[in-house]
Amino acid sequence: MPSVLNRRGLLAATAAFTAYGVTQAGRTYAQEGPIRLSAERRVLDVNGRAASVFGIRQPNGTAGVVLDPRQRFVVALANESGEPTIIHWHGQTPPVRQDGVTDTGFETVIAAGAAQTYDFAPRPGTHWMHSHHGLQEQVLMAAPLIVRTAEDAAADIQEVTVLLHDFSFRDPAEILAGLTGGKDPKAGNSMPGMSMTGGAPDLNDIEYDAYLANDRTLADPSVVRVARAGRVRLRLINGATSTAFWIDLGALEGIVVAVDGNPVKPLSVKRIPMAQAHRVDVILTMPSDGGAFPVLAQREGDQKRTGIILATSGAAVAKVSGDATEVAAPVDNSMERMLQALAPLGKRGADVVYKVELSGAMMPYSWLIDSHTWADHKPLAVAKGQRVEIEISNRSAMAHPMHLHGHHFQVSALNGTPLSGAIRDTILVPANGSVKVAFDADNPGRWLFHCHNLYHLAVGMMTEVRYNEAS
Ligand SMILES: [Cu+2]
Repeated sequence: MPSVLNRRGLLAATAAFTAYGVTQAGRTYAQEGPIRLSAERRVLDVNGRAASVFGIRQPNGTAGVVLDPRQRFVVALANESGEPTIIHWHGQTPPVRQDGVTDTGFETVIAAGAAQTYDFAPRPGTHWMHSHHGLQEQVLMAAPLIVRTAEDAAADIQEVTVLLHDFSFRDPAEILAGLTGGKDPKAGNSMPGMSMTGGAPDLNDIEYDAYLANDRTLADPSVVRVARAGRVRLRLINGATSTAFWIDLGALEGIVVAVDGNPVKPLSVKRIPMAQAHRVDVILTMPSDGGAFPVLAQREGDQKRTGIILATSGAAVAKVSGDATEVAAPVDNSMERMLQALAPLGKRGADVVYKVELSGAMMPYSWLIDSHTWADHKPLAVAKGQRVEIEISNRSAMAHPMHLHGHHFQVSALNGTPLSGAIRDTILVPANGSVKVAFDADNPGRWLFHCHNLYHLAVGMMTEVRYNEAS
């Protein structure tokens, strides 16, 4: 029997079992029928109050998808959300027609009640899926998309996925209107656009009602049982729309082994900055005498935090406050500077170099790429086979997590200092700073390149990298 058949629990939950051959790496593996996903409405309790949110779940309730090594991404996505949607497979590099976006004309929205199928060779690592339609991502239309490697499967390591969110009881359209209407969207008495002074960056466009880790707040956190002296692979995903976090490992020391699904040279850490859409894989070793170990995510520029608790059997789990004692610093590229790709891009000169400038401000609320919004954007034209470099300068007082679809790039300079950095699909461009990235144009199409702050995206902070098969 082929070895990649089993994803526990799926067969029981799948009415029709259809085996068919999948050829990959020169061998044929049998694989059950498509994984069935539903984009749907659900009710979530947030600090004792019911909220109607979205979810992307399998029939057995599992959020998102975990693929075993060599398993293809074969998904039947049913839209049961009651409104049109499109789901982007963030971190995957599928053919352009399966990217899960409508802006480039290859796909249309999935109407309410309709379905769409996907079939491509997945990229290993910690990734995620989220709506690329309107502001649905703010209403938790997001889920993990984990592609395990053979090494993951062979390792004696417990895998724990943590999906972070920022949450508001308000309608996101109302939040956006508050931003673009020129009113101060923040609670309290701060002056519009004057939330920080003295050249410090602008942080946090929006006040939220809660921050979630796997849908829960620290009032009732997820407690994951771990073994004494056992190892844990944390798969951290910042699925928040507008919030960058500092991950605090507390008493534990972690070893970062991958970012955005791409292996890096192991790096010891205690705190980890995560911009929107970033993923970080961290290996933890539990103390042999056991205990309860919070893994916390604190919002930059704020005391608010969320998190999960890792606890060995019998350990007392103390309550952890949702407020840290200190305000967290702005999320920055301090860790980025130390990351090195385990498999860097081959050495090669750039065939084309684009300089891209980010600008904009809170008042009026406007965020631009090369002085344009998506409505009149100028595509970054490249040709298939080229080594492409993009130098991104940020002329604004706010950091922007820039995400390129369909590719992963290597970080090749931070604020002008060259490095052989991590391979990623999303990079934080600091306020008044710069970043250079490089990638090989190996996946023809039209690929969105945008800020992953949902509200910046909503006002048009997006362009595209564009090339065709023949170029
Ligand atoms: Cu932005």
